[in-house]
Amino acid sequence: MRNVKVGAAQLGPIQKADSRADVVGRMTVLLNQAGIAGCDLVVYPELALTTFFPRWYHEDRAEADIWFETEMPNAAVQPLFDRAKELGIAMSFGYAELTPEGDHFNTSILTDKEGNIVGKYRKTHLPGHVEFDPDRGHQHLEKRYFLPGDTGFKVWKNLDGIMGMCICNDRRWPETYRVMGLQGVEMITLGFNTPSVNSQKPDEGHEERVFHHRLVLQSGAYQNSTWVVAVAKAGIEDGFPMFGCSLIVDPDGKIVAETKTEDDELIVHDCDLDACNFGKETIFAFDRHRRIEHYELISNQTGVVAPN
Ligand code: CDT
Repeated sequence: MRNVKVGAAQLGPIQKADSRADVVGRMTVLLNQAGIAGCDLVVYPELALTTFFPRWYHEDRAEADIWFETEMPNAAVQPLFDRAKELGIAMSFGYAELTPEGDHFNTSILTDKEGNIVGKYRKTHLPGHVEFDPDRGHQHLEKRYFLPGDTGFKVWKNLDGIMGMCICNDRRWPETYRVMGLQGVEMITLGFNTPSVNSQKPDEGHEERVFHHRLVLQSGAYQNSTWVVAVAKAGIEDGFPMFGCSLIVDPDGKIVAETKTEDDELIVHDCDLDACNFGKETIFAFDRHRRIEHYELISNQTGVVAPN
């Protein structure tokens, strides 16, 4: 057995006025709880350090740079890294990254138990739009503030296993999981900020949105025989509700832990990475069963081309 005890550290809302120090304090409380529970790894949400700022339109996009980090770790986040190292806990969390070249990404990192950053991922599938959209109930301006990630879906050896990351909307795309599955991934961690209301379909309802969330995580885990740990930033941020339902899914696609609140909440599960082996060696033994001669369209074409 290769066990990784994971803490999914859901964060409740972060308001515009909340400082990085406030948020790091809350993350540290959850980290300490994870230490008491004996966790090896703690996973935090997408854009964990700030409010979900892509809901706010800035005509001058440079004004949004206040939400970005130019270094990681930086002075505000260093206390979290220090505490994680003291406790011997690896971490993953998301933040807005501004590079020395002036590029903006929606990023997440993975550390080892000594607090070294061993992996960095930049969000590939950016939802939303570039310009202010008066027809939406709320804005979702990720395409305005971020570039599509340039990292691709890498995996890293960490905690005696093979670990990968994706971010929020990436979880809805089967390619995300399969690219990591083809590198033998055993645990995918991801953070998300998902509005409880569909800004383009207000009658969709919370239940259906959560159904789709569970559906994609469970199918991605099962079809690639991997653990999936998905962690929300939830609750009402600056007047806008986001759902919780942070989940840990096993390699059979079953939910083994789920949060109950829309606030700061830690759920823990002891994940046996060897539980991935059966699926990887049988029904999803890719080398024996995949027929790549029929998959060309997946990497050659983005939109639908219907027959005449
Ligand atoms: N953060 C993020 O990617 N949220 C999206 C909502 C998209 S609505 C335009 C999600 O897929 O959950």
